[in-house]
Amino acid sequence: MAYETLIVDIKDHIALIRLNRPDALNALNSTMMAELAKALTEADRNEKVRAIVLTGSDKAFAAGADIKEMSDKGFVDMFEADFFTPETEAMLRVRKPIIAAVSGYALGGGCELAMICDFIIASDTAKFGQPEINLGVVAGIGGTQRLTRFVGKSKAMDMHLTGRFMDAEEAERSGLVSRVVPVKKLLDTAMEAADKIAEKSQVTVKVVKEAVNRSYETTLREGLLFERRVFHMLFNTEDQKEGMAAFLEKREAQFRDR
Ligand code: CO8
Repeated sequence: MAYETLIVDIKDHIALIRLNRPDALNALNSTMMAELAKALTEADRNEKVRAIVLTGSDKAFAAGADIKEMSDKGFVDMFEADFFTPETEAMLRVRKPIIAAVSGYALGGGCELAMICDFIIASDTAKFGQPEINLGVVAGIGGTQRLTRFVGKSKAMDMHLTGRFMDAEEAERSGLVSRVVPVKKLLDTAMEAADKIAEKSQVTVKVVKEAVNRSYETTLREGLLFERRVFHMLFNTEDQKEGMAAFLEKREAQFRDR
């Protein structure tokens, strides 16, 4: 289906979703957020798709929520509309892995959107920031919570209070991104990572995503119990039998997602 603010391409088993508002550095407006929630939900439902890559342009992943759309609103407008909440919740319900391929600016809502994804691969030109303080506001779709968990309190406070940007090297050092590659290799690297995931048992992939996400939402003891139970549970799958047999027989596993 055609979108106004996105370009969606299903290549082999990968859904590639590109944010596409170049004139506004991919600022996230209501249309884009609604379309993104729809595209991600559809990719999640599409049996052909085994992993999702979300990207922007070389210059900007997304330079934040659309300031023009928000600037005139009052408290009651924002409160009643609850902007972006249903959309981000829909994104969090996606069970297939979402890789953010970030080049250029990932600011405010753009940084938050990247953090909603399962992991971030950045180009060496990426710049992350939560500059909402310069607009007299605060992050609104998870930045104060997720950035703090990902990079620690000191760096998160620094980013949110000063509004400074973090370059790719610092983002990798701090654990915000999983790898940094030259900008020309960004999309290929993200697609290769998605391809690797697509080769695995999709039952196991979904369990891994759930288990890692648990670590942000529960105590260590509960998280360890969850991990142990899903580990046990996977011994009831054909793919566990196949994966272990393939290792012992020194061959590639042929997973059937069962
Ligand atoms: N919103 C709307 N338009 C934007 C945005 C934005 N966030 N960012 C850039 N643009 C537009 C500019 O207005 C400009 O448009 P025009 O050509 O019509 O004037 C065009 O994109 C190009 O931008 P610049 O000319 O500014 O490009 P530069 O290369 O000089 O600067 C920057 C690039 C540094 C990225 C600069 O554009 C900038 O600082 N942008 C704003 C960054 C920002 O403050 N982001 C945070 C926004 S608030 C937010 O994200 C809150 C999230 C929580 C939402 C919760 C909803 C309820």
